[in-house]
Amino acid sequence: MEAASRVEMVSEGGLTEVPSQYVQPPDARPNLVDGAGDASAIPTISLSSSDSAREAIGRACRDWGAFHVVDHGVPIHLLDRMRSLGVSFFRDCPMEEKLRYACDSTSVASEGYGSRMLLGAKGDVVLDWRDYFDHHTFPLSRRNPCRWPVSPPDYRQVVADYGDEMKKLAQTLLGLISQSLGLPPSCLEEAVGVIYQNITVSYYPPCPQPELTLGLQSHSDMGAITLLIQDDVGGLQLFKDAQWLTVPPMSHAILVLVADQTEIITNGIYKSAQHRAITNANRARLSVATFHDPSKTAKIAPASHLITQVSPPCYKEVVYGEFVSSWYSKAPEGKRNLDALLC
Ligand SMILES: O=C(O)CCC(=O)C(=O)O
Repeated sequence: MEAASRVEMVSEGGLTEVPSQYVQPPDARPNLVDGAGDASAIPTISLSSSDSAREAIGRACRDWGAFHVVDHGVPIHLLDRMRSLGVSFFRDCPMEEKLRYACDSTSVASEGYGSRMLLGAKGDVVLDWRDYFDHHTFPLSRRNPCRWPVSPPDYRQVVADYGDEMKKLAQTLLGLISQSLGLPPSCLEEAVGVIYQNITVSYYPPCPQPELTLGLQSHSDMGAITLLIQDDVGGLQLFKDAQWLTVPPMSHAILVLVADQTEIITNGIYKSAQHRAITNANRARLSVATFHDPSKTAKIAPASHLITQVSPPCYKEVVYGEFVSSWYSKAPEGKRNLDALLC
């Protein structure tokens, strides 16, 4: 049953029309005729100097909820190797072998090879044109490399190294984001608590009718901060000023996406980035998203430093685990789960 729902299998064999479960309602379809706007104005920020980065990061979090970082300290060969391992799993590994890593189809966000993100969602959820592999990498008590592909031989080590580097970068960025608001550098990280990190490699096979489908539906990420790399195909779009803009791939840069808990903690001064992935008819696309989230028991609320008589809290406090359950059961539909917490 699981195998039949793999997008890779659905897309094989000269398919000319996408099955109806993948057809988006008209208002959610990408406009491929006029094309999306270009997000090349998205800020690219060098981390070589914290002083100049802080201010630029503050502006980017306010205006975009997203920005590229360069001079980030993560070895470029590690970014390239992570992408190539993803390609090797999805393209070279036989299906029989892939299915040995199938994620638990009865629980959401479980580790392994999957295709349906919204397992628990009620109602008619349109399926994403995407297969993925989710790795649980932090805290270390969740990290069990035996659940990750055994081949190529460096797969497990590279994922572990990549997770370590991304966590360090996420902590640096949470510090700079805090400081950009005049908060102590540890403010956001303390509000998040123990960092839960998942690394999701997404693979979008070519789609015969990209105008009807989405690789990944419109959403903002649930946690604190996401660090994303993509290949050179392109297809990630950001929703800004009421239009979808395509983010240009930059192989050496890392895209930072502000996620929902950061919007809550900053009392809405910084916005989480609403984004989606579109598909195309000719080339498979790959991205690697590294999510940094609070623990399920963490209570998240606007930072007390930001609350005054003239700026009261804009969001109700939420237990992160309840936010996650609601996200998966109601479906993201843009930012509706965050909007539901507005005071
Ligand atoms: O493929 C992409 O560029 C987007 C991935 C993403 O949004 C996600 O994994 O949540």
